[in-house]
Amino acid sequence: MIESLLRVYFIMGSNNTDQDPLYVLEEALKGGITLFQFREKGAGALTGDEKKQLAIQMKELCHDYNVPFLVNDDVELALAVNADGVHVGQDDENIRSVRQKCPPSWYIGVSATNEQEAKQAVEDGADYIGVGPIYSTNTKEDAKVPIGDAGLQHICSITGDTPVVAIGGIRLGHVIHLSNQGASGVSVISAISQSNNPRSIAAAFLKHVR
Ligand code: TZP
Ligand code: MG
Repeated sequence: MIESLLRVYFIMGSNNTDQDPLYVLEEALKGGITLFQFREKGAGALTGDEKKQLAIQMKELCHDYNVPFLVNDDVELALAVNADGVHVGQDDENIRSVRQKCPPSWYIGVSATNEQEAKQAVEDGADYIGVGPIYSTNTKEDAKVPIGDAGLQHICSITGDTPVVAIGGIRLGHVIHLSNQGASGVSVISAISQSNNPRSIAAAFLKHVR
């Protein structure tokens, strides 16, 4: 069931766009994104109450379109705004301890770059694994070395029933190929957040995912 939500998984924070992030998000929702993650980090990221207020507005927008709203890293914020889940990285809180704090219905995703991290995520009961970076990306300051299609394919072969979403440097032209490697969908920031027409690019992504 989470698998269908991973088809076009849009991630954004206020510093991933020059436009109004709420405008970009609503256009992406109109285009048909299937899941959203609020990822407010890096240079110029909002903090404190400003971050919380943006999270609340984004959550409400997502819910207007029946799209689940996830928060990156920040479990306290996710709980405070009644999100639908959280995504944690390898440097963040362990998923088992996150799970204990969160409602049972929540989606909990984990990032993985290699086989060992992916296996651990499966063992820890992640609902999905964000695998990457597949290609090189300028969006994440501390991104690891890209693992490429072969890396994705290998991880998909060892994750069993836990669905994988591909992330990192993904453009429209990659989508069919990535689906064929075993990914349930694609996770993108800049391809949508920096587009002049986030609605049409989101719709195009949706059309290309198997
Ligand atoms: N994790 C691995 S790569 C990445 C994250 C958050 C950034 C993806 O951004 P983009 O713009 O889609 O390459
Ligand atoms: Mg993190």
